[in-house]
Amino acid sequence: MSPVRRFALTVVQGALSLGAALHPLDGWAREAAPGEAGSLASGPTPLAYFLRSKGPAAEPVLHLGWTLAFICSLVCVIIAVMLLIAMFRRRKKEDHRALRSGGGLSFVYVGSIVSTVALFGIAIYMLSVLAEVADPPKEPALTVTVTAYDWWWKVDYGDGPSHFATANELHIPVGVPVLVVLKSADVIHAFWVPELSGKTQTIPGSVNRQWIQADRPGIFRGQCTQYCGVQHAHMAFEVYAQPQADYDRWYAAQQRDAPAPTSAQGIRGRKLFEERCAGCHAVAGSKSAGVQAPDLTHVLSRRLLAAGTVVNTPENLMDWIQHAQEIKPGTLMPDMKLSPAEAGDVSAYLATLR
Ligand code: HEC
Ligand SMILES: [Cu+2]
Repeated sequence: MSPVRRFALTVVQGALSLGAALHPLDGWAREAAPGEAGSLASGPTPLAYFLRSKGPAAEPVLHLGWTLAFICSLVCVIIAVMLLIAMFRRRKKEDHRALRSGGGLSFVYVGSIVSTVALFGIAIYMLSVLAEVADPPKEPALTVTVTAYDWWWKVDYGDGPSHFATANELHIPVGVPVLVVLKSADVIHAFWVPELSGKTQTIPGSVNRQWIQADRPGIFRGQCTQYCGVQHAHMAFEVYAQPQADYDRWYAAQQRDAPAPTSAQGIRGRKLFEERCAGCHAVAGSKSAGVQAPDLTHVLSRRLLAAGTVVNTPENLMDWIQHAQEIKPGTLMPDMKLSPAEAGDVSAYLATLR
Protein backbone atom coordinates (compact mmCIF):
# COMPACT_ATOMS: atom_id res chain seq x y z
CA MET A 1 0.00 0.00 0.00
CA SER A 2 1.36 3.42 -0.83
CA PRO A 3 2.24 5.67 2.11
CA VAL A 4 -0.43 8.16 1.05
CA ARG A 5 -3.18 5.52 1.02
CA ARG A 6 -2.01 4.10 4.33
CA PHE A 7 -2.07 7.57 5.86
CA ALA A 8 -5.58 8.22 4.51
CA LEU A 9 -6.77 4.87 5.87
CA THR A 10 -5.34 5.61 9.31
CA VAL A 11 -7.09 8.98 9.39
CA VAL A 12 -10.41 7.42 8.36
CA GLN A 13 -10.12 4.62 10.92
CA GLY A 14 -9.23 7.09 13.66
CA ALA A 15 -12.19 9.29 12.79
CA LEU A 16 -14.52 6.29 12.74
CA SER A 17 -13.47 4.99 16.14
CA LEU A 18 -13.66 8.45 17.66
CA GLY A 19 -17.12 8.86 16.14
CA ALA A 20 -18.24 5.50 17.49
CA ALA A 21 -16.94 6.39 20.93
CA LEU A 22 -18.72 9.74 20.99
CA HIS A 23 -21.99 8.53 19.48
CA PRO A 24 -22.56 4.93 20.53
CA LEU A 25 -24.91 3.09 18.22
CA ASP A 26 -28.43 2.73 19.43
CA GLY A 27 -28.95 -0.41 21.45
CA TRP A 28 -25.22 -0.99 21.67
CA ALA A 29 -25.19 0.80 24.98
CA ARG A 30 -27.52 2.76 27.11
CA GLU A 31 -28.01 3.77 30.68
CA ALA A 32 -30.30 1.82 32.90
CA ALA A 33 -33.55 3.46 33.87
CA PRO A 34 -33.87 4.14 37.60
CA GLY A 35 -34.44 0.91 39.48
CA GLU A 36 -33.55 -1.18 36.46
CA ALA A 37 -29.90 -1.74 37.16
CA GLY A 38 -30.62 -4.74 39.34
CA SER A 39 -32.58 -6.53 36.66
CA LEU A 40 -30.80 -8.55 34.03
CA ALA A 41 -32.54 -6.81 31.16
CA SER A 42 -30.01 -4.08 30.46
CA GLY A 43 -27.65 -4.36 27.54
CA PRO A 44 -23.88 -4.26 27.69
CA THR A 45 -21.98 -1.03 28.03
CA PRO A 46 -19.00 -0.77 25.70
CA LEU A 47 -15.61 0.30 26.91
CA ALA A 48 -15.66 3.13 24.36
CA TYR A 49 -17.22 5.19 27.14
CA PHE A 50 -13.76 6.18 28.31
CA LEU A 51 -14.53 9.55 26.76
CA ARG A 52 -17.08 10.53 29.37
CA SER A 53 -17.45 10.23 33.10
CA LYS A 54 -20.27 9.22 35.43
CA GLY A 55 -18.69 9.90 38.79
CA PRO A 56 -16.37 12.25 40.68
CA ALA A 57 -13.38 9.87 40.70
CA ALA A 58 -13.33 9.81 36.89
CA GLU A 59 -14.08 13.48 36.22
CA PRO A 60 -10.60 15.02 36.81
CA VAL A 61 -8.97 12.11 34.95
CA LEU A 62 -11.24 12.71 31.98
CA HIS A 63 -10.36 16.42 31.88
CA LEU A 64 -6.70 15.54 32.05
CA GLY A 65 -7.14 13.10 29.16
CA TRP A 66 -8.86 15.67 26.96
CA THR A 67 -6.31 18.36 27.81
CA LEU A 68 -3.39 16.09 26.97
CA ALA A 69 -5.06 14.96 23.76
CA PHE A 70 -5.53 18.61 22.79
CA ILE A 71 -1.94 19.61 23.60
CA CYS A 72 -0.50 16.57 21.78
CA SER A 73 -2.65 17.25 18.71
CA LEU A 74 -1.57 20.89 18.75
CA VAL A 75 2.10 19.86 18.89
CA CYS A 76 1.55 17.48 15.95
CA VAL A 77 -0.08 20.23 13.91
CA ILE A 78 2.67 22.76 14.68
CA ILE A 79 5.40 20.28 13.75
CA ALA A 80 3.58 19.25 10.57
CA VAL A 81 3.16 22.87 9.49
CA MET A 82 6.81 23.67 10.19
CA LEU A 83 7.89 20.59 8.28
CA LEU A 84 5.79 21.58 5.28
CA ILE A 85 7.18 25.12 5.35
CA ALA A 86 10.72 23.73 5.48
CA MET A 87 10.02 21.35 2.62
CA PHE A 88 8.52 23.86 0.26
CA ARG A 89 10.50 26.96 1.06
CA ARG A 90 13.26 27.60 -1.37
CA ARG A 91 16.56 28.21 0.38
CA LYS A 92 18.40 31.41 -0.46
CA LYS A 93 22.20 31.67 -0.52
CA GLU A 94 22.23 33.96 2.52
CA ASP A 95 20.33 31.35 4.57
CA HIS A 96 23.12 28.84 4.18
CA ARG A 97 25.68 31.39 5.18
CA ALA A 98 23.57 32.46 8.19
CA LEU A 99 23.11 28.85 9.35
CA ARG A 100 26.81 28.11 9.13
CA SER A 101 27.64 31.08 11.32
CA GLY A 102 25.19 29.95 14.02
CA GLY A 103 22.11 31.84 12.83
CA GLY A 104 18.68 30.35 13.61
CA LEU A 105 19.82 29.23 17.04
CA SER A 106 17.55 31.70 18.79
CA PHE A 107 14.65 29.73 17.33
CA VAL A 108 16.03 26.54 18.93
CA TYR A 109 16.40 28.32 22.30
CA VAL A 110 12.86 29.63 22.24
CA GLY A 111 11.53 26.22 21.17
CA SER A 112 13.31 24.42 24.02
CA ILE A 113 12.17 26.92 26.62
CA VAL A 114 8.56 26.76 25.46
CA SER A 115 8.46 22.96 25.46
CA THR A 116 10.23 22.73 28.84
CA VAL A 117 7.71 25.10 30.39
CA ALA A 118 4.83 23.19 28.74
CA LEU A 119 6.12 19.83 30.00
CA PHE A 120 6.57 21.15 33.53
CA GLY A 121 3.07 22.57 33.40
CA ILE A 122 1.67 19.21 32.32
CA ALA A 123 3.63 17.40 35.05
CA ILE A 124 2.20 19.72 37.70
CA TYR A 125 -1.32 19.33 36.31
CA MET A 126 -0.95 15.53 36.35
CA LEU A 127 0.28 15.50 39.94
CA SER A 128 -2.58 17.73 41.00
CA VAL A 129 -5.08 15.35 39.34
CA LEU A 130 -3.46 12.43 41.16
CA ALA A 131 -3.82 14.31 44.45
CA GLU A 132 -7.41 15.22 43.62
CA VAL A 133 -8.53 11.64 43.00
CA ALA A 134 -6.43 10.06 45.76
CA ASP A 135 -9.12 10.34 48.42
CA PRO A 136 -12.90 10.34 48.21
CA PRO A 137 -14.72 13.55 49.18
CA LYS A 138 -16.20 11.82 52.21
CA GLU A 139 -15.78 8.62 54.20
CA PRO A 140 -16.51 5.62 51.89
CA ALA A 141 -19.91 4.09 52.58
CA LEU A 142 -18.67 0.63 51.82
CA THR A 143 -15.44 -1.31 51.33
CA VAL A 144 -15.22 -4.12 48.78
CA THR A 145 -12.20 -6.32 48.14
CA VAL A 146 -11.47 -7.19 44.53
CA THR A 147 -8.85 -9.83 43.78
CA ALA A 148 -7.64 -10.28 40.23
CA TYR A 149 -6.99 -13.81 38.98
CA ASP A 150 -5.89 -15.11 35.58
CA TRP A 151 -8.50 -14.24 34.01
CA TRP A 152 -11.38 -13.20 36.23
CA TRP A 153 -12.17 -11.02 39.24
CA LYS A 154 -13.13 -12.24 42.70
CA VAL A 155 -15.25 -9.79 44.66
CA ASP A 156 -15.51 -10.12 48.46
CA TYR A 157 -18.12 -8.28 50.51
CA GLY A 158 -18.16 -7.98 54.30
CA ASP A 159 -16.19 -10.09 56.72
CA GLY A 160 -16.85 -12.67 59.39
CA PRO A 161 -20.26 -14.29 59.24
CA SER A 162 -21.63 -11.65 56.87
CA HIS A 163 -18.94 -12.37 54.26
CA PHE A 164 -19.89 -13.51 50.78
CA ALA A 165 -18.05 -13.67 47.48
CA THR A 166 -19.12 -13.13 43.91
CA ALA A 167 -17.26 -12.87 40.60
CA ASN A 168 -16.87 -10.31 37.85
CA GLU A 169 -19.70 -8.20 39.25
CA LEU A 170 -19.50 -5.30 41.65
CA HIS A 171 -22.71 -3.90 43.09
CA ILE A 172 -22.58 -0.46 44.67
CA PRO A 173 -25.18 1.96 46.01
CA VAL A 174 -25.59 5.09 43.88
CA GLY A 175 -24.19 8.46 44.93
CA VAL A 176 -21.77 7.37 47.64
CA PRO A 177 -18.04 6.69 47.48
CA VAL A 178 -17.08 3.02 47.63
CA LEU A 179 -13.57 1.94 48.51
CA VAL A 180 -12.22 -0.91 46.38
CA VAL A 181 -9.30 -2.75 47.97
CA LEU A 182 -7.31 -4.27 45.13
CA LYS A 183 -5.28 -7.46 45.30
CA SER A 184 -3.84 -9.95 42.86
CA ALA A 185 -3.62 -13.71 43.19
CA ASP A 186 -1.06 -14.27 40.47
CA VAL A 187 0.37 -11.67 38.08
CA ILE A 188 -0.03 -7.91 37.75
CA HIS A 189 -3.47 -6.89 36.49
CA ALA A 190 -5.11 -3.46 36.42
CA PHE A 191 -8.59 -2.44 37.50
CA TRP A 192 -10.31 0.08 35.25
CA VAL A 193 -13.90 1.27 35.05
CA PRO A 194 -13.49 4.13 32.55
CA GLU A 195 -16.65 5.98 33.49
CA LEU A 196 -16.02 5.71 37.23
CA SER A 197 -12.26 5.88 37.85
CA GLY A 198 -8.76 5.93 36.50
CA LYS A 199 -6.68 2.76 36.24
CA THR A 200 -5.14 1.10 39.28
CA GLN A 201 -2.82 -1.88 39.19
CA THR A 202 -3.33 -5.00 41.26
CA ILE A 203 0.08 -6.27 42.31
CA PRO A 204 0.81 -9.68 43.89
CA GLY A 205 1.86 -9.24 47.51
CA SER A 206 0.69 -5.68 47.86
CA VAL A 207 -2.63 -3.97 48.41
CA ASN A 208 -3.82 -1.02 46.36
CA ARG A 209 -6.84 1.16 46.81
CA GLN A 210 -9.19 2.88 44.39
CA TRP A 211 -12.42 4.58 45.26
CA ILE A 212 -15.32 4.77 42.85
CA GLN A 213 -18.64 6.54 42.90
CA ALA A 214 -21.49 6.43 40.41
CA ASP A 215 -23.73 9.48 40.32
CA ARG A 216 -26.63 7.67 38.71
CA PRO A 217 -27.85 4.09 38.36
CA GLY A 218 -26.44 2.05 35.54
CA ILE A 219 -24.18 -0.78 34.52
CA PHE A 220 -20.61 0.27 33.93
CA ARG A 221 -18.16 -1.97 32.19
CA GLY A 222 -14.70 -2.53 33.62
CA GLN A 223 -11.69 -4.21 32.12
CA CYS A 224 -8.24 -5.46 33.05
CA THR A 225 -5.84 -3.01 31.42
CA GLN A 226 -2.50 -4.58 32.20
CA TYR A 227 -1.56 -7.33 29.78
CA CYS A 228 -1.69 -10.47 31.91
CA GLY A 229 -1.66 -13.43 29.53
CA VAL A 230 -3.59 -15.01 26.68
CA GLN A 231 -7.07 -14.23 28.00
CA HIS A 232 -6.33 -10.67 29.08
CA ALA A 233 -8.95 -9.39 26.63
CA HIS A 234 -11.60 -11.60 28.26
CA MET A 235 -11.04 -10.22 31.73
CA ALA A 236 -13.96 -7.85 32.01
CA PHE A 237 -16.38 -7.11 34.82
CA GLU A 238 -19.44 -4.96 35.43
CA VAL A 239 -20.25 -2.41 38.11
CA TYR A 240 -23.96 -2.24 38.96
CA ALA A 241 -24.79 1.10 40.52
CA GLN A 242 -28.17 0.72 42.20
CA PRO A 243 -30.48 2.83 44.32
CA GLN A 244 -29.89 1.97 47.99
CA ALA A 245 -33.07 -0.15 48.33
CA ASP A 246 -32.18 -2.29 45.29
CA TYR A 247 -28.63 -2.64 46.51
CA ASP A 248 -29.83 -3.75 49.96
CA ARG A 249 -32.10 -6.35 48.38
CA TRP A 250 -29.23 -7.68 46.28
CA TYR A 251 -26.94 -7.74 49.32
CA ALA A 252 -29.44 -9.66 51.44
CA ALA A 253 -29.98 -12.22 48.66
CA GLN A 254 -26.24 -12.75 48.18
CA GLN A 255 -25.73 -13.34 51.89
CA ARG A 256 -28.03 -16.33 51.89
CA ASP A 257 -26.47 -19.78 51.58
CA ALA A 258 -27.47 -21.96 48.65
CA PRO A 259 -30.58 -24.01 49.48
CA ALA A 260 -30.19 -27.80 49.50
CA PRO A 261 -31.54 -29.22 46.22
CA THR A 262 -34.81 -31.08 46.62
CA SER A 263 -35.20 -32.99 43.33
CA ALA A 264 -33.43 -36.36 42.92
CA GLN A 265 -31.64 -34.95 39.88
CA GLY A 266 -30.49 -31.88 41.80
CA ILE A 267 -29.18 -34.04 44.65
CA ARG A 268 -27.24 -36.20 42.17
CA GLY A 269 -25.95 -32.99 40.59
CA ARG A 270 -24.70 -31.68 43.89
CA LYS A 271 -22.85 -34.93 44.58
CA LEU A 272 -21.25 -34.76 41.15
CA PHE A 273 -20.37 -31.12 41.74
CA GLU A 274 -18.71 -31.98 45.02
CA GLU A 275 -16.64 -34.67 43.30
CA ARG A 276 -15.72 -32.89 40.09
CA CYS A 277 -15.95 -29.12 40.65
CA ALA A 278 -15.47 -28.45 44.38
CA GLY A 279 -11.68 -28.63 44.17
CA CYS A 280 -11.87 -25.22 42.52
CA HIS A 281 -15.37 -23.82 43.18
CA ALA A 282 -17.22 -23.02 46.38
CA VAL A 283 -20.96 -23.03 47.08
CA ALA A 284 -21.83 -21.54 50.46
CA GLY A 285 -24.00 -23.85 52.57
CA SER A 286 -22.58 -27.01 50.94
CA LYS A 287 -19.42 -29.07 51.21
CA SER A 288 -17.93 -27.36 48.14
CA ALA A 289 -15.27 -24.91 49.28
CA GLY A 290 -12.71 -24.50 46.49
CA VAL A 291 -10.91 -21.17 46.43
CA GLN A 292 -9.19 -20.96 43.04
CA ALA A 293 -12.29 -20.27 40.95
CA PRO A 294 -15.44 -18.12 41.06
CA ASP A 295 -17.82 -18.71 43.99
CA LEU A 296 -20.93 -20.25 42.44
CA THR A 297 -23.39 -19.84 45.36
CA HIS A 298 -25.47 -17.37 43.31
CA VAL A 299 -24.07 -17.96 39.85
CA LEU A 300 -27.49 -17.64 38.20
CA SER A 301 -27.87 -14.11 39.55
CA ARG A 302 -25.00 -12.97 37.35
CA ARG A 303 -25.56 -11.47 33.92
CA LEU A 304 -22.35 -12.70 32.31
CA LEU A 305 -20.08 -15.70 32.65
CA ALA A 306 -16.31 -16.13 32.57
CA ALA A 307 -15.41 -12.46 33.07
CA GLY A 308 -17.75 -11.03 30.45
CA THR A 309 -17.05 -13.70 27.83
CA VAL A 310 -20.61 -14.99 27.38
CA VAL A 311 -24.11 -14.02 28.50
CA ASN A 312 -25.37 -16.25 31.32
CA THR A 313 -28.12 -18.33 29.69
CA PRO A 314 -28.82 -22.00 30.58
CA GLU A 315 -27.38 -23.09 27.21
CA ASN A 316 -24.25 -20.96 27.51
CA LEU A 317 -23.75 -22.16 31.08
CA MET A 318 -23.66 -25.84 30.14
CA ASP A 319 -21.68 -25.05 26.99
CA TRP A 320 -19.10 -23.25 29.12
CA ILE A 321 -18.79 -26.13 31.57
CA GLN A 322 -18.11 -28.64 28.81
CA HIS A 323 -16.17 -26.47 26.36
CA ALA A 324 -14.47 -23.77 28.44
CA GLN A 325 -11.25 -24.28 26.48
CA GLU A 326 -13.00 -23.56 23.19
CA ILE A 327 -14.88 -20.53 24.48
CA LYS A 328 -11.91 -19.04 26.33
CA PRO A 329 -8.76 -20.92 25.20
CA GLY A 330 -6.17 -21.19 27.95
CA THR A 331 -8.58 -20.42 30.79
CA LEU A 332 -7.74 -22.23 34.03
CA MET A 333 -10.97 -24.24 33.94
CA PRO A 334 -10.59 -27.53 32.04
CA ASP A 335 -13.31 -28.83 29.69
CA MET A 336 -15.40 -30.98 32.02
CA LYS A 337 -16.19 -34.25 30.32
CA LEU A 338 -19.76 -34.96 31.41
CA SER A 339 -22.05 -37.61 29.97
CA PRO A 340 -25.47 -36.29 28.88
CA ALA A 341 -26.99 -37.73 32.08
CA GLU A 342 -24.32 -36.10 34.24
CA ALA A 343 -24.74 -32.79 32.41
CA GLY A 344 -28.46 -32.96 33.16
CA ASP A 345 -27.77 -33.54 36.84
CA VAL A 346 -25.22 -30.74 37.11
CA SER A 347 -27.56 -28.43 35.25
CA ALA A 348 -30.41 -29.25 37.66
CA TYR A 349 -28.15 -28.50 40.61
CA LEU A 350 -26.85 -25.24 39.12
CA ALA A 351 -30.45 -24.15 38.52
CA THR A 352 -30.86 -23.98 42.32
CA LEU A 353 -27.94 -21.53 42.66
CA ARG A 354 -29.80 -18.30 42.05
C1 HEC B 1 -9.33 -26.90 37.89
C2 HEC B 1 -10.29 -25.99 38.49
C3 HEC B 1 -11.73 -26.03 38.02
C4 HEC B 1 -12.59 -27.10 37.96
C5 HEC B 1 -12.31 -28.55 38.29
C6 HEC B 1 -13.86 -26.56 37.53
N1 HEC B 1 -13.76 -25.22 37.32
FE1 HEC B 1 -15.25 -23.98 36.79
N2 HEC B 1 -13.95 -22.42 36.70
C7 HEC B 1 -12.63 -22.48 37.03
C8 HEC B 1 -12.01 -21.21 36.79
C9 HEC B 1 -10.56 -20.85 37.01
C10 HEC B 1 -13.03 -20.37 36.30
C11 HEC B 1 -12.89 -18.92 35.85
C12 HEC B 1 -12.57 -18.98 34.39
C13 HEC B 1 -12.42 -17.66 33.70
O1 HEC B 1 -13.31 -16.80 33.80
O2 HEC B 1 -11.40 -17.51 33.01
C14 HEC B 1 -14.24 -21.16 36.26
C15 HEC B 1 -15.47 -20.68 35.87
C16 HEC B 1 -16.65 -21.40 35.98
C17 HEC B 1 -17.95 -20.85 35.77
C18 HEC B 1 -18.27 -19.39 35.41
C19 HEC B 1 -18.49 -18.62 36.69
C20 HEC B 1 -18.64 -17.14 36.48
O3 HEC B 1 -19.30 -16.51 37.30
O4 HEC B 1 -18.10 -16.60 35.52
C21 HEC B 1 -18.85 -21.84 35.99
C22 HEC B 1 -20.36 -21.73 35.92
C23 HEC B 1 -18.10 -23.03 36.32
N3 HEC B 1 -16.77 -22.72 36.31
C24 HEC B 1 -18.67 -24.25 36.61
C25 HEC B 1 -17.94 -25.41 36.86
C26 HEC B 1 -18.53 -26.71 37.07
C27 HEC B 1 -20.01 -27.00 37.07
C28 HEC B 1 -17.50 -27.57 37.25
C29 HEC B 1 -17.58 -29.06 37.46
C30 HEC B 1 -18.37 -29.82 36.52
C31 HEC B 1 -16.27 -26.81 37.20
N4 HEC B 1 -16.58 -25.51 36.95
C32 HEC B 1 -15.00 -27.34 37.39
C33 HEC B 1 -11.95 -23.58 37.52
C34 HEC B 1 -12.47 -24.85 37.60
CU1 LIG C 1 -5.67 -9.21 33.91
